[in-house]
Amino acid sequence: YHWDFVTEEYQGQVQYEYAAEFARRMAEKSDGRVDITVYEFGGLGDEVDQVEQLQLGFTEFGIVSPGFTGTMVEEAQLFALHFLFPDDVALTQEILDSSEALNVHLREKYEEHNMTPLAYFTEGPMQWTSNGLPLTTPDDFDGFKMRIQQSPLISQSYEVYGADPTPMSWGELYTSLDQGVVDGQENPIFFIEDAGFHEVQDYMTISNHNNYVAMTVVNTDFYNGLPEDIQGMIDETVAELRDWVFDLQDQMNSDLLTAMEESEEHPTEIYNLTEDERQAFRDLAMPVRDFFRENYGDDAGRILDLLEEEIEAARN
Ligand code: 6CS
Repeated sequence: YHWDFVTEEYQGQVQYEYAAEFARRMAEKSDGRVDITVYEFGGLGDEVDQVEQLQLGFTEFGIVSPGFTGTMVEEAQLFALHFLFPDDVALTQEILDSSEALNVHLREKYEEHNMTPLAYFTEGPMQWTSNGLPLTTPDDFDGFKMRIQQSPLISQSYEVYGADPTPMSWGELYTSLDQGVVDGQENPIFFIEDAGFHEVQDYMTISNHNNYVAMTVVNTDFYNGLPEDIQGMIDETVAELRDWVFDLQDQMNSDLLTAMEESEEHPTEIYNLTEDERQAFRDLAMPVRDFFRENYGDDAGRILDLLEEEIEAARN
């Protein structure tokens, strides 16, 4: 078997390393019968192109960020909701692993588009970066040109703060920040440092307003057509990589935070939001859940209701 695995990141970054490890383990388990080529970001177009290729079966596997399927699988935009998952990242990962809302119902929504999410994993809590001032109150977002992924609900989530959201591929983000096409962006710490956004941004605000969730996706027709033993090997490898990728992102987020704190060449001021400051954002973010329910259909509402119940149960 010769398969392709496309990712939205470069070598050394979480998604690529996940795919490379997946390929290694599959080759080993299958005694070399399975040979997977892993692609870095950009090799096969931008993030949205990659989703299309995966749907069409030109590539068999991909790591996909739900933000890039925002107009296709509207229900999956629930990942854009701020302050939905617990602040505890390990607990968030447990919910991502066990949630019926995500692993059964949202999975079915993706399968209508010929994509099967086999796993959801966090790449870490997201933080804001900016020029001019740290983002400490919703007022700081007034007219702020915020780069976002192509999802109407991510856009709505920043409009309620007063920002002016601009969707773009991350491939254009460094230059856009540098040239002032946009004023800031959100990402996990490892990615901010590794992509060099801190070189062109003065501030990083530790907001932990959301988790960056990525999905391990397989083309549905392809997956369903595989012999059972090979399918089993895939499922087993996906299961093994849950803890593996959790530890990887945890390590990278912590190492690259230290690197940013200690960098003399690119001093970035790091501002920690207080709980009161976070509350001001949470107050504005909560009604976005109603917006989601009102705009994306009954099934979307039911999936969010169930997920909220699961989160509530996990917190207790
Ligand atoms: O900001 C983005 O769009 C990119 N961020 C991460 C953490 N991975 C890939 C994605 O395209």
